[in-house]
Amino acid sequence: RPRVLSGIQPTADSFHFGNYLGALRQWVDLQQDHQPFFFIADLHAITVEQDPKVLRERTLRAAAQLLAMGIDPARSAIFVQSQVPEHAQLGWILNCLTGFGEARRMTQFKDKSAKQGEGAASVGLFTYPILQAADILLYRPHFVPVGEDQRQHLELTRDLAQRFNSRYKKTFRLPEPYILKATAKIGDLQVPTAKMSKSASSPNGIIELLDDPKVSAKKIRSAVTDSGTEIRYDVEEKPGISNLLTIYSALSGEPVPVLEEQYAGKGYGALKGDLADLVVTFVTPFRDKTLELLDDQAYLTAVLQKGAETAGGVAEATLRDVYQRVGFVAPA
Ligand code: AQP
Repeated sequence: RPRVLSGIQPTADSFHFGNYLGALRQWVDLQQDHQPFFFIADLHAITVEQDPKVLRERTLRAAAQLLAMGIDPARSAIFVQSQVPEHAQLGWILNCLTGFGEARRMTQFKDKSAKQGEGAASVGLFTYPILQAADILLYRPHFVPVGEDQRQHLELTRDLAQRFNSRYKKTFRLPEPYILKATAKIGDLQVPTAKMSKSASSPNGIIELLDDPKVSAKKIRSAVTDSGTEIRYDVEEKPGISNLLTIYSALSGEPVPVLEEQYAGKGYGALKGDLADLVVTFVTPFRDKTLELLDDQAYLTAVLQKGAETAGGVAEATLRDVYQRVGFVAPA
């Protein structure tokens, strides 16, 4: 079975609809006929300052959410990045293979460091895409299910894999991004041309999966819409309505043209009201299940430990090959 790998940062109390529709839902689906490795990226989380207690809590909340949405530990290795030290070890080697200018071109670094002021951003934030390349290449996956914002990092990963393979010996598989076009970039509800984001969106711009469902419904009803009254998918002219149609279509399974027809002649309010109901129906059982799982932390840590053991076995074998090829002396 082809391998898949992906990760998510524990940088908020809850994942949001961008994470879910852009990536996590594909994780659940791909479990069926792939060999999956899914991890909670705590090493990436500390590229910006984190409160240790909060980081620990959020890591377990991330695990609970992944299980609640259907990641099955019997099928998938689900683990915490810091528990598999090979990520950081391979990360160093890839750092030494990356050009400074090449790393500088990463637009996410430009965006995130611009917010902090480049002098204040950590070196870890700068090298984070290289660690991400290590995260991926260790498992030699075929596919990496992510949102559109990660495409450039995937390209860097492929470049580094190719460079290592040609400088030493074929070691890494060149992974393909697995990006579903329809949901590749879910917009912020208040600024629909920007992506919905844990760190950049205002509270009203983001629908969190663990929000009180009543709050989420209210946010949908107060989403920014466009001038006019027509319900039509048109990203240029109607980014707000197009974003709501995308979310509606993804949750209901109805194609966008069917929704356009269904809402022809009805106002924005009707669409928003129905979408709010759909969101409530989706998040209510999800939230209950997550809170139930969070009550059993011993179970969560045991699942994560088992995942780290499975992942660690694969990662260790890859790193052994890498060390040998780079010219490191093996221990006696
Ligand atoms: N708005 C989005 N639309 C589609 N996909 C998205 N993803 C994130 N936002 C959207 C995808 O979710 C996965 C996990 O993301 P992440 O936690 O690694 O961090 P991120 O991409 O940086 O997400 P955020 O919300 O913007 O977090 P912060 O603010 O902490 O940086 C990825 O596959 C991502 O593509």
